[in-house]
Amino acid sequence: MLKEFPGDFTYVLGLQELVVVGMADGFAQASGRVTHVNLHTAPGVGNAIGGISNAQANKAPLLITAGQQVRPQITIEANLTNRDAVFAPRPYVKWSHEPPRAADVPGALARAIHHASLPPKGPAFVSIPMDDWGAESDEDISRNALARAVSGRALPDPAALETLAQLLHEARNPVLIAGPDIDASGGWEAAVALAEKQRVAVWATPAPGGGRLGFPEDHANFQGILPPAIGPASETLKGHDLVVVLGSSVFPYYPYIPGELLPQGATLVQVTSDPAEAARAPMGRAIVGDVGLALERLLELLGPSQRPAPQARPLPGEPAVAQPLSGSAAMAALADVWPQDGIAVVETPSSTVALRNRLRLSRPGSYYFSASGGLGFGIAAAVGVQLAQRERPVVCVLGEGSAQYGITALWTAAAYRVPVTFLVLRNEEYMILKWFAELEQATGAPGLDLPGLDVASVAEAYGVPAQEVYAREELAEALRKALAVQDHPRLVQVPVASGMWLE
Ligand SMILES: Cc1ncc(C[n+]2csc(CCOP(=O)(O)OP(=O)(O)O)c2C)c(N)n1
Ligand SMILES: [Mg+2]
Repeated sequence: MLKEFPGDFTYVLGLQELVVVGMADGFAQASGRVTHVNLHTAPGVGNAIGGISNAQANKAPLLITAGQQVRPQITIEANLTNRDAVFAPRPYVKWSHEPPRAADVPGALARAIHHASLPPKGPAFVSIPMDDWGAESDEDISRNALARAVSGRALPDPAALETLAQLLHEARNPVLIAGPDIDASGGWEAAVALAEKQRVAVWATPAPGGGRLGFPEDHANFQGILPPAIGPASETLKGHDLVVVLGSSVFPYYPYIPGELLPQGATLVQVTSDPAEAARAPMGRAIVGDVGLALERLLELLGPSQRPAPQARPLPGEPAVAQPLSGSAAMAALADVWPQDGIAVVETPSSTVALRNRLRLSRPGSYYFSASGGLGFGIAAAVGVQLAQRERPVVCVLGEGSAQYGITALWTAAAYRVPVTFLVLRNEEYMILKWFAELEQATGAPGLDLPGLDVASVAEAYGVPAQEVYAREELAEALRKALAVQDHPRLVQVPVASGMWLE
């Protein structure tokens, strides 16, 4: 594959397959373009599976190829034969294929690219025997494959949208739930316009599924993040007679806290580009189609509403000054220095909600989080996002435990001079798992402490200049300095107190 490598491809080396997929995932989401990832044969695909499952949840359009033994040695299973190449990635990709002939490889790659870029976007996999790269392709097939254009933005059923517009018009107290596909479909401005025109309160879809933001979090209509559990989510929605879910599954729940799926008397309508999301929702109606196009149509169908405008939620107060800092104080320091066009890549479980409440990100394409919660996304995706968005400062906020899964991507950041600012919150534990253990009444669960884990020292070894700071002012200053560096990554580590930080 690397022989006579074409000059119009950018090759980026990652040191382990999980982070290679994470980097491509970040790049694909932040650029909107299909991104090619190449993996080693069976062991490499195995290492990558966590990242491929993240990419599927993130709807990241990836062409994933993997090496394979030469065709004459597959049947005798020479070393590094991928025995059943299409099998391992299958649950996590839209298409998994090993071409029957060498001449079919170009057509298979083209098909995989189209699968990846059609909604719902996601990874597609092609296993390529090594000797195929030197074989002749079929000129006619290749020429035609290159000339194709495939578009997948589908307008939802016009009648269903008219019904939804009517429901919105008649609703006494409707609410919008904003999901990641709003950002991915370019529907950001239309979502804001609809919320304002119709005077509707907006909640973000629960944190794990909210891999991207669907609505500006500093907007007066924005109310916060829906809790990720059945009972609390429907409690939060009490009083609303219409729940309109835009570009999200219904809902990305996490802990099982039973309750009613919807408050009494409420109707739910979901708009999603993903037929599987529509099919598996446990309640409500669903309309399948492009969310951005649906929003534009709803704006045409609906006039301004005379409903009372929603009340803005209060800003969180100043956090207490103590050392170690609380997660909230660390996020307040980050907010102090946050650049207007900053992008947050987030993998900091116990401080994610505090981050969202304090940064109040207000622009599209400003937030990336692994939608399935698989760790190993953060560092890697931040590198990919920064490579795709060279003009915008990228800040990657990490728990020290999470950082371990993607740590080798620090080398790629240093080697390619990718100027991400990494912020590591060091609480010497897997805090969120302690919270979960308590919820599950698993008292005395072992293996939840991380004493002595020093990410700053590890970062230095990968070539990323790093420092540890302690006080809020010192943290803000270190972040300000790191953000000013434009030709190299920097890492700042701060000890934080134990706790789940929600404000
Ligand atoms: C691949 C993978 N393995 C394990 C987990 C389970 N898990 C969720 S959060 C977490 C620990 C996070 O620790 P840290 O980053 O220090 O965050 P804190 O909760 O302390 O803020 C683990 C192990 C996961 N989500 N993904
Ligand atoms: Mg931790």
